[in-house]
This record gives sequence, structure tokens and C-alpha cells, in this order.
Amino acid sequence: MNSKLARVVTIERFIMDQERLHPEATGELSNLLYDIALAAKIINSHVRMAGLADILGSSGSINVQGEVVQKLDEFANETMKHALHHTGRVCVLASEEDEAPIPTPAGYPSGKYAVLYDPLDGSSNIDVNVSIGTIFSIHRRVTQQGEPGTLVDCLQSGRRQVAAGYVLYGSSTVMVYTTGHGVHGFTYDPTIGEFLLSHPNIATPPVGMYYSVNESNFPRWDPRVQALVKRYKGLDSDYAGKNSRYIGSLVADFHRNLLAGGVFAYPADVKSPRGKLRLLYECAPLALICEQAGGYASDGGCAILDVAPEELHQRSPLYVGSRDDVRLAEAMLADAPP
Ligand code: P6P
Repeated sequence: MNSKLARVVTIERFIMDQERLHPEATGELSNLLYDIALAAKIINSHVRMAGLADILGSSGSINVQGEVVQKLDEFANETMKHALHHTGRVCVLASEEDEAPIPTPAGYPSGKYAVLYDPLDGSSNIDVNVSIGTIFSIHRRVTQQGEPGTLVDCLQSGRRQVAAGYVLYGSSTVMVYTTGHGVHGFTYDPTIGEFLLSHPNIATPPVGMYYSVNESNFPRWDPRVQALVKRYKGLDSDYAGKNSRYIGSLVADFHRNLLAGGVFAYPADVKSPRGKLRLLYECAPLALICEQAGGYASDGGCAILDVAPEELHQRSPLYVGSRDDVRLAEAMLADAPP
């Protein structure tokens, strides 16, 4: 037995151990999570090559040019589709990159899960080598088993998710997910091509060190939002201020705050009256992860997980992270115009 393997827990092993805790489990969700982990490994390999596209492409020495030059978020989108749609585990996919849901192609069995995802969030940061991420949300289908999945299977509130997770392509590549039994993080070891358990049972502090918001939007915010951010900054005498950290890449900002404690805010403003971020495949999966880690996520008026979606790509204001910091946002925004 390889001594290294004797000490580490791969994501596959962890998923299996988790499945054994649920005798009723069929293994389909476990296999679906493996499929996503595989897609993450493939996307990771291309994200790591992105900076070399011009160099390698000009030499023509390897065919990476065709793959890496392809916009990475399109590549990530296709990779997620190819990893998922033929497995018989999903009935429909919904992607930030596609206007309409993607039912399982004809000729493939239609499974019991709907997977919604942002294949590569923050992809505008690729050219400047800033961390980016994949976010996914998994629902059990609500339409007839065996039939192609539809939009109805996608338009479910966040509270009904059976699993949610993200992959952060940062200084290392980390996959974090929950199936409703805690939040667990896995760091990719490229020497063996495996995600290894590195952050079991993540818990986020009730009050955070950081606040994360794009302060250049200050003039566009409702006065209550302006007062809230001033409070986070410590400009309100009886409230200790937080450190400002804003990367401009949702998964990176979220992950730091999840581990260290903090609040991320993307408020509604006069230019984006429903906020910028997408409810179903950005806000809702991160909200489930955050709540499972002891935090909270709100649209400023109610829990993100309780918002009933009306459209596939609908946007939502988002306040997510340390529980007390997000509750403060709700208290200070009470009765704020939607
Ligand atoms: P802004 C990236 O484009 C993204 O969708 C998220 O990853 C990030 O949190 C947000 O937009 C940043 O938006 O308006 O501050 O540049």
C-alpha cells in the first residue's frame, strides 16, 4: 500500500464513506459528485494552461491552442455538459452560459437530478491571473421520471437543493461541497490527480474579520445600504470595523470569508435593481454551503434559500457569510425598497 495513500482521504473515498451513512442511498448522487469532480479536474488542467495560450499557440508545438484559445468559460461549460449529460444521473442541466435548460440528449437515459451551474464565474479575471471558480447546485427532479427534464425541474427554491458546491481555481485548486451533512473541502494534488480531504467540517465564525463589497458602487446604493457598509467599516462608533477584502471574483471572496469569517455583499442599486448575481446557480448554492457551515445568506429581506425562483437567470441581491454580520444587513435594510 502506498504510504501516502494510507494517510489521505480522496474525495471519492469520502463520498463513499458519506454514502454508507445513508442506507437508503442508491449511489446516484455519489456518482454525480464524482462526475463533477472529474469535470473540475479537466477544467483545472486548462485553467492552469490559460496563460500559456499565446506562447504555446504561436509555436504550434502542441494542439493546446485549439483547446485553450477556446474561451475558457465556453470550454468549462462544454466540459460540465460532457461529464454529466450522458450518465443517466441527470434529467436536465442549466448553465449560466446557456439561455435555456439543456435536457438529456435523446438516446441517453434521463436521470433523477437537475444540475444548475456557473461553469467559470469571474472569467474576466483570467487574463490578469486572478482566481476564478465553478459553482454548482443539485436538485431532485420534480417532473415525471424517465421523461426529459424541463425548466420546472430547475425553478426550485434553494432550500430544496440536495447538494451544492464550488471549485476554486486559486493558488491551489479546492473543491468544497455539501449534501446537507456539513461542508467539506478538498485540495487538488496534481501529482496524483486527486482531490484530497483538506478542510473537513468547515465552520464559519458568527462574526467575521472581513467585509467584501465593490465600494465604487456606493453612490448607487440605497441610503440604508450605505449606512450598513459604513457600519462594516467601523465608522459607526459602537461597532468594531472589519478589514476590507474584495477580489471581484465571487468564489474567491466567498471562500476566504467562509474559512476566516466575513460578509460578502452585492447589493441591489439604481443600475441593477435586482442585484448582479444569479439566484439559482450562484446565490442559492453558496447560501446552502454557508448555512451548512453555520453562516447565513440573505437578499437583504429574507433568506436566499427561501426565495421562490421565477426565471432561470434571475438576479438577486446577496449578503452572505458570517451569520451575525448578515443578520445586521437584514436589520439595517428592513423596509428598504426592493
Ligand atoms: P463587480 C465576476 O464578474 C462576478 O460575476 C463575480 O464573480 C464577482 O463577485 C462580481 O461579478 C464582481 O462584480 O461589479 O464588483 O465587478
